[in-house]
Amino acid sequence: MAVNQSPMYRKAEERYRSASSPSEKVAALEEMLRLVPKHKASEKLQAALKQKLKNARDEMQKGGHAKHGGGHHDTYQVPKQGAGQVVLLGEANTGKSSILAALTSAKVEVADFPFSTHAAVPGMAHHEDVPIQLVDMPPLMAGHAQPGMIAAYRAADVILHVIDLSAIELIDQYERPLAWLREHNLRPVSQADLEFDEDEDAALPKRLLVVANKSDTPGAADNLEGLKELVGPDLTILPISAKRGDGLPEMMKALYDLLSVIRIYAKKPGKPVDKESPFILPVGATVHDMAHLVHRDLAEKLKSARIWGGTVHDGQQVHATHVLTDKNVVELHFP
Ligand SMILES: Nc1nc2c(ncn2[C@@H]2O[C@H](COP(=O)(O)OP(=O)(O)O)[C@@H](O)[C@H]2O)c(=O)[nH]1
Ligand SMILES: [Mg+2]
Repeated sequence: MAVNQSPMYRKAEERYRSASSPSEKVAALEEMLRLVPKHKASEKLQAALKQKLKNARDEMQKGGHAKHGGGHHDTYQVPKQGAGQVVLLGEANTGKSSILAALTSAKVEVADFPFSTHAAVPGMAHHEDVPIQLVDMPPLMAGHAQPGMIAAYRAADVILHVIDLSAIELIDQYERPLAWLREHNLRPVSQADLEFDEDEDAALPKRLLVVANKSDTPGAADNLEGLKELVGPDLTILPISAKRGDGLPEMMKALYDLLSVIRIYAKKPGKPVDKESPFILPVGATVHDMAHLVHRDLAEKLKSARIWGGTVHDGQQVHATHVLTDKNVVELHFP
């Protein structure tokens, strides 16, 4: 029987499902085991997790890369930073590098010829005060990619699919990368909540946002209408112009929403709020989850907490099980 899991558990499960190495699997499974409720109804799940953990540890000992045969699967993988990792996907000249150039300080090549981008190039963009990592990628050419590129999309928190409203091949440009993802066992979805299949070999759901770039070009509005009519309401398509900046704040907001996280500001007793670097937690996270993030070893001993902002009175004392909301200020009291 399915056990209703906490948001932190579901995040760890997402990391487990997207893992490309045994060590990532081990870390995610250890976290899942820590977070699974320890009662009768979850005994079967706990046993299954322990078995998977044992397998992943064995795999790690052998130094193997499950399924990938130890190939160059991580050539295009970039360590995650910020509130989430968004990996760009698209054919040549759609404007992927231009998006990075417009929103981050990453050094990317913007050029009028294909293959100006050879490697994965990360940069940090922002939605308000939340850092979100964007990763520029080489193009897909007529539905084909370099070996190893798929691993970057498998590991991504969100895929940003970029198409060019001035391209004659607009519809192919939309469809071919999606088909390529599906061929490689990824299932694009447009909602933040992921439903994992019990069968771990089933297609992995991946959050994906489509942006139609070059909205500044002649005929762009008509082309967008035509495309939307053709593809229906399945995936959201946001018009943007990397050149003029139109739609980029809306795009960052949409990415933040898709990541399904909240930002929490910490406040030390008697000190002002730290507005510099908010803690990032999944939607639905509790005061206890925050305590664990701040102070792994003391989390279980949390004495009390006060919260500002949101649905409670400012400075109100709350229980460890209290569910946090975006932009809450939290003061934790440890012994
Ligand atoms: N008009 C217009 N041109 C753009 C826009 N974004 C990118 N371009 C141009 O499209 C070409 C390809 O851009 P690039 O970012 O290198 O595409 P990539 O191959 O997907 O990385 C360059 O000549 C860019 O100047 C846009 O929003 N509007
Ligand atoms: Mg490029």
